[in-house]
Amino acid sequence: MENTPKLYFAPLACSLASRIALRHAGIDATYVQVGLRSKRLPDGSDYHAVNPLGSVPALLTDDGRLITENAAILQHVLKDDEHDPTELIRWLSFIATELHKGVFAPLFDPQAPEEVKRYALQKAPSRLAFAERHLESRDYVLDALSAADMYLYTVLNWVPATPIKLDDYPALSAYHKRMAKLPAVAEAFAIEFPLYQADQRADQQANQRKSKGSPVRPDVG
Ligand SMILES: N[C@@H](CCC(=O)N[C@@H](CS)C(=O)NCC(=O)O)C(=O)O
Repeated sequence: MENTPKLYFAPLACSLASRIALRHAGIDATYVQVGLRSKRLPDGSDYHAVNPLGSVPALLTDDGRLITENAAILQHVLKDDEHDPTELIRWLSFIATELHKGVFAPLFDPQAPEEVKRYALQKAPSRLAFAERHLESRDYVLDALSAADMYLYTVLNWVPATPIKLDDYPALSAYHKRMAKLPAVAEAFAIEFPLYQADQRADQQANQRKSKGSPVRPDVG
């Protein structure tokens, strides 16, 4: 598949949204798994040579352009030109900054001090309540399925690995369940979940080998 786009991803990380977008758009792609802690690719090479920031997703397009940043990849793949561009960027920005980076990233970062995690967690209710109110009267973030839904679904997947209770947000919880049933979402999740579980098992084994290893955490955020 030389001339297909290549998505650099980590299982169930924010790159899941980009995988969902590619599947939804019916685009054949190759998927390259990145070890987010080791920053290694399956061939042993250093992922920093692809994305100097070492984060996923990154999309190498079929004409050789490298796109980083989930929101940009989602836009590139989906075009999404039936949506109000201001509303779309507003929601993508909200999900990326207020939810992904503002709340979840510190919770999953082993380097983040407890105080930083507490600070992030304390922001969660206002951010989630904002999304909850918006989704009380809508099926999707915008008038129809968009990149914002693929990203929001992906971020909400991380809730069970945190002290946040999605049941406290019934509209968001129902939205998450609805999204999970969409074919592109269900297929993408079914591919990545076993890869995520394999990573978790490898982490557990590594922790057991180090007698006082650090607790297992999702390699996301
Ligand atoms: N600004 C980037 C952030 C992407 C990001 O934080 N990805 C996480 C996975 S969800 C990651 O790669 N974390 C590991 C790292 O940054 O070293 C984007 O929006 O795409």
